[in-house]
Amino acid sequence: MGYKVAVVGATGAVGHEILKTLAEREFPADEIVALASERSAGQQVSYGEDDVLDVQDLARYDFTGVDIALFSPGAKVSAEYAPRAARAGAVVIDNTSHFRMDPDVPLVVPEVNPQAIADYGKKHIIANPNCSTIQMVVALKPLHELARIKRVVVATYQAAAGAGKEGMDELFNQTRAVYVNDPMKKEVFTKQIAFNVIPHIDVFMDDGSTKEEWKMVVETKKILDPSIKLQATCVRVPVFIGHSEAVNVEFETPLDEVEARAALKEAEGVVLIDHRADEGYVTPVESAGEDSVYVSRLRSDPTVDNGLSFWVVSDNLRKGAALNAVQIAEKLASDYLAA
Ligand code: A2P
Ligand code: 11C
Repeated sequence: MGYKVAVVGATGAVGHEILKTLAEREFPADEIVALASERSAGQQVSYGEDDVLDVQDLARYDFTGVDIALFSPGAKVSAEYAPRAARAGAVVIDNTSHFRMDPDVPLVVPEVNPQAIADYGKKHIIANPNCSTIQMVVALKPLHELARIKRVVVATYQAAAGAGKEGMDELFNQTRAVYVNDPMKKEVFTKQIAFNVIPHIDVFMDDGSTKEEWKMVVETKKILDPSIKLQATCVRVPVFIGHSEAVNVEFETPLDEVEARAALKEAEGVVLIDHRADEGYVTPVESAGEDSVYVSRLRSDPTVDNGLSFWVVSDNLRKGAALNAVQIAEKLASDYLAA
């Protein structure tokens, strides 16, 4: 028997990727329902190579009979509609930030803490972490198992796609405006993104960090280990798809490069591409459309005890969002719903 699956936010950047991923991975679905706002009702979205789905209005949709609902319509919309879908009996896998820190909602990266899915029944909601957290914890997990991480310092280089389709459009339109000398329109990002970088993602917090930085701290603790200390600086860069991160890690005990390399080579979801030569590392452009978390530039940091630095890149719409959500759905289906 297959599942009835709803994709909420089906016309958006992540929703599009979720539909593509479900089809590519042949998720055992009998029926897929595409939902978005009233504005998109009646439009069509593709599902796999051959199928198209009619988009329905989320506000009018009755979730009764839906087994799994994959949500990516923005935090406010999820806050209202995810509990509604859960009450109707669906298990919600939510991509937004709204439920992540709720103690009754598991926050899951299948390569890192798949066991947390077991708690899905508390609210019938499972949260998908923030893209910048996901790719980092996938790379940190095998290292943490070897030498316990004490502290992480990370700087991110985040693609415009993190701000959805509108973010990518703004990067494109501003780049074009520079070349044709048109006026520069700024609606999504707080400063010009074309030919620039912006050290500000999401709103400012009281301590001077941004909410994107705070998310990396608290989500890493919830997924991997509450004792890990983390300092993040999150930066938007003029890249369409693919987040990059420069990560510096301090371990409790010595961990040499050779051991770290061996662990990363074996780790699920990680591809280590690290040749100390031209092109011997991965950049975000190469990660776009790919499923893996790529680690490069691994080297020891002699300025602290037991320090290592590396570069990690992944497609923020795939492993950072859609793929992680679909992997959760696969595990939920095979280990919990199938019986
Ligand atoms: P719509 O296209 O109808 O606005 P992105 O993050 O790429 O901007 O995509 C956001 C997704 O969330 C889109 O599919 C968008 O649908 C959907 N969405 C936004 N607001 C609502 C809402 N109020 N109800 C349902 N879906 C919404
Ligand atoms: C960005 N990480 O790159 C954000 C997008 O908490 O789900 C995802 C925001 C979130 O802008």
